[in-house]
Amino acid sequence: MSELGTTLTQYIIEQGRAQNESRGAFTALLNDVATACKRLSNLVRLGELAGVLGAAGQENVQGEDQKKLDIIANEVFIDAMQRSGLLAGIASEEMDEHYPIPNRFPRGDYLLAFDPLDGSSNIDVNGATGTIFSITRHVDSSAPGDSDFLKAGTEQVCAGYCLYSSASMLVLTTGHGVAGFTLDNSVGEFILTHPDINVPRETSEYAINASYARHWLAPEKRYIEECNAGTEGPRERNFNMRWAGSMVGDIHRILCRGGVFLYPMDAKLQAAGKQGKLRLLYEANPMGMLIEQAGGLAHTGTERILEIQPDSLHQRVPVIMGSADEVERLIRYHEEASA
Ligand code: FDP
Repeated sequence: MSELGTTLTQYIIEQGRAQNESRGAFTALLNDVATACKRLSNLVRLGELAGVLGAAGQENVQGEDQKKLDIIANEVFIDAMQRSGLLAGIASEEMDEHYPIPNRFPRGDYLLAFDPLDGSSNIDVNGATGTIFSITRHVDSSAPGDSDFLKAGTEQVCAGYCLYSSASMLVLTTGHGVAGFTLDNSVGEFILTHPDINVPRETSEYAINASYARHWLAPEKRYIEECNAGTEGPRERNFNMRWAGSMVGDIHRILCRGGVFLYPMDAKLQAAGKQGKLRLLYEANPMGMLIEQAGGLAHTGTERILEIQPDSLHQRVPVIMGSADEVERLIRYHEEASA
């Protein structure tokens, strides 16, 4: 008999059993996430055939050009998530304020923050994109406000992403390691294919947008120069560079084979009065939890990302995450630069 493998639902139930936790509501919540990701995976896969490519001709709350698919992805996700009665509110990269669950649906105990389609610049060129999500608890029985979403990353009960690439993959953590599921389109199920994802401590691969080299601050400049010096430099080995142009694509590669991802503070961001490029609540925190749960580290250079107390929904932070040896080295370079 040919076996289908473990589905996402079976995995969540079995994990709950192993942890002695009742996972009913949570299983249903993750099923809704999976349904939304399957719908998005289909749209992304059809590309131009679905008429979803190109610019929408408007900007999001952060002044970035929106693609049609950014807006559609936001609507698809909200539509799939709002009906269950399990969420108390939703915050999205594409919406200025949080989205309250409409009165016609029951309100639940969880808050969802998400980036509907990360790596938008890859949409029109058929490159890797993804949806990133973070789930926290809403302990209060009243309707949440924006401030209820402002929780440190350590309070996430679940985090993950769905990568839309040559295969669509859902990768998630509920605080007990990281597992990856590949979408089997023939049965419409995410099947467990990567049961225990670990980021190796050591790596010889880094990911950074090198076109910003002239803006880098001393710690990153030193780090990349030393990597690029190869066998003749202080690292005494050659390094490889990869930049997918989408955080989901880069973090997925790092979860698969190690590496370090940098979107650090630089002089250009400083001059523009920005605290970083990537968003804390729905990019850095969920990716940080995944990386830490897989044995890596997630830092800004001066603080652990998951311990940052957010002050706004769309707060930005510098990001350095991945293989522990390299992140520790970068933290040390930051300490030495400020000594
Ligand atoms: P995008 O703006 O295309 O959605 O958060 C956004 C992000 O992509 C990340 O996915 C990606 O790593 C980064 O920005 C790319 O930024 P640069 O264009 O500055 O390289």
